[in-house]
Amino acid sequence: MIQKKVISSFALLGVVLDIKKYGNGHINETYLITTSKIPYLNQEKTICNRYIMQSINQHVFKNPKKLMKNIDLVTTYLSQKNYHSLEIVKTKKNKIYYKHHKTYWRCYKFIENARTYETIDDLLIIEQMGIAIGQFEKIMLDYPLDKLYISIPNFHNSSKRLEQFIQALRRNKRQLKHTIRKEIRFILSHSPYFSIIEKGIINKTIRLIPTHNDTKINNIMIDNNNKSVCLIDFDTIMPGTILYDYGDAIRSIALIGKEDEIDLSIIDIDLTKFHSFTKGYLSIMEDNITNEEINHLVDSIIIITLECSMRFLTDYLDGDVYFHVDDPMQNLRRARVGIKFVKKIEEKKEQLEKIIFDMKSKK
Ligand code: ADP
Ligand code: GN1
Ligand code: MG
Repeated sequence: MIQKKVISSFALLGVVLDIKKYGNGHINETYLITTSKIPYLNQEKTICNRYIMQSINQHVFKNPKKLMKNIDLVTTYLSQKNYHSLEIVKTKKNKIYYKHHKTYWRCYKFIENARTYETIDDLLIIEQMGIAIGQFEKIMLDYPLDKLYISIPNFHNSSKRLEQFIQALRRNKRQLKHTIRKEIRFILSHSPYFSIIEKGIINKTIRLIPTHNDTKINNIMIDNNNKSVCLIDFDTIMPGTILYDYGDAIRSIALIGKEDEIDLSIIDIDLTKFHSFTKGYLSIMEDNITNEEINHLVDSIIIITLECSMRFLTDYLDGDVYFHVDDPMQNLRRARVGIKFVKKIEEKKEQLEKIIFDMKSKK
């Protein structure tokens, strides 16, 4: 729960009217704070009166101060490039976070006239989501890689994620290993995928550049005219490959069913959604993507989805210590959805690759 002391420590305009829990993020605790409107220089215009406050999850982010410094640098850089996204609201003592007891809190201006989605059917909005990710990556290409703070080491190192999964199986903390025999077999039989992108990075055929690394659907803001606004959730902006950003977006946007769907029979990839997102993304990134990267776009969806499934299973085994859950089976459901999604992509791999190839050759 957010304390009054936390709210009053930030330099908010107006008087606090309302405080409520907000959003569906799996990691931080997010609140929407509404304050009274204040007329701006006697004009009718009002200044921002909604704020997002978050307690930073310290199980996940070990050094909140460095994390916030990173976000401060990146958001300043982005706004210099006319990319308006998260805007930090400082404390009354001019700091970019507030430490209350042992918890670190931060505040952002609420991005008005825009929203995030949990699922989406409108193909034009999906195309805009591709544009949003492409625009972010294109601008971040010039950001110095060595200035980025690694907030979670090996975040998208799938082989390390596999090791962590195997360690969780060995610990078998909640005695649940026997319930996931099929899932274990599936993950192990698919582990050869993990070296594809990792090898490319080592051989330098796949570039390491500043990427977002958490491009799921509800980290993309779309405005009231259905146009892309920006990406949010900047906790994992680190050196990475655009392949994971592309793959994670498809994992969450083109999925038929919910991320934690109970009815696995409906899980599939929606080809029209895949097409629209890819079209939007490539319309921005076509000159900034290598042939090697294009060739691995479909692999990237498989790899990132397998990686997520391993992470959900690891958390299921460990007792839900990482991702927020509504019930003790939710991480298992999420993992199973991912596995079914991978099966469907494998079935449709040629079709998906043809869609990308045709799009490229039309240019
Ligand atoms: P988590 O790290 O837990 O995923 P996020 O930073 O993604 O948390 O925030 C959770 C949700 O809150 C987002 O999906 C989005 O809907 C909303 N949100 C976050 N920041 C803002 C903002 N500045 N303006 C408007 N909505 C926001
Ligand atoms: C988390 O924080 P959120 O909900 O935007 C996670 C991602 C996972 C995603 C799965 C820092 O994203 O890596 O892909 O859940 N973020 C972190 O839905 O671990
Ligand atoms: Mg998020």
